[in-house]
Amino acid sequence: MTDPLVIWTYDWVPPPPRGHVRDIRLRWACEEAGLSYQIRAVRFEDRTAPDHLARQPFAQVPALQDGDITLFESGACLLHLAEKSETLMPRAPKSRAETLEWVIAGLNSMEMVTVPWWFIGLSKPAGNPLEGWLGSRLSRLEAVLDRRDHLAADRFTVADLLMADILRVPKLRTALGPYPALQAYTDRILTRPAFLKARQDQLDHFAAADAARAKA
Ligand SMILES: N[C@@H](CCC(=O)N[C@@H](CS)C(=O)NCC(=O)O)C(=O)O
Repeated sequence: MTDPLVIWTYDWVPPPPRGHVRDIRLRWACEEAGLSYQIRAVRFEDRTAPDHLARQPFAQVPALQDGDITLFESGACLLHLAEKSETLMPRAPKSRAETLEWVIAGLNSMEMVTVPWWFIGLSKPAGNPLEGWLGSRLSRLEAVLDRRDHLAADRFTVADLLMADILRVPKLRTALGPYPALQAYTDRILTRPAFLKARQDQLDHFAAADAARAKA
C-alpha cells in the first residue's frame, strides 16, 4: 500500500487569511481527484526551523510529501498531483499542453499582479497604482472566458482550480463587476463540492488550533 500524500500547512494563522491559505489548492486538487491525503502542520512559530526550511526554503506553506518526494510551491505541487489524475489534467498532448500553459499563466501572468495589487491595496485602498495593470490582465482574461467555460481542454482542469483560487484573493472577487464572464466563471468554479469541502476543512483546521491554544 502506498503512503497517503501529506499536505503541510501551518498549525495556526491569524483569522484574516483563513480560508485562503494556499494549502487549500492542494486539498482541493486531492478532493477533485479522489486522492487520499493527510494534513500535517508546522507550528507557525517554528516556520524558520531547519525541519520546515528543508521542505519550504522560504518558510512558507504549502509543501507536499509523496513518499520520498517533497515539493514546495503550490503550482509545482498541483502539477505533481495532476500527473496522478486525469481529472486534473487530460493526457492527450494538446489538452495537456493547454493545461500546463494556463497553470503557468495563472501564476505568472495573473497572480504576479493580483497579490501585489491586494497587498498595496491594504495600505492604499484608494488610488492603488496597480489598478491599471490589474485591469489590463482582467480584461484579457475576460475576453478568453467570454468565449468558453474553461481555460483548457474544454473541461475543468487544475488550471481552472488554480485560476479561480487566484481570482478569489480578498477584495478582488467583489471587484469583478465590470467583468461578467470572469465573475460567472469564478462563481461557477467556486461552487464545486471539492472546493467547498477543502475550504471548510481548512477553516475547521485553524478553528481546532484556536481551541488547542486556548487550552494550553
Ligand atoms: N509562491 C508560493 C507562495 C506561498 C505563500 O505565499 N504562502 C503563504 C500562505 S498562503 C505563507 O506561507 N505566508 C507566510 C509567509 O510568507 O511568511 C506558493 O504558491 O506556494
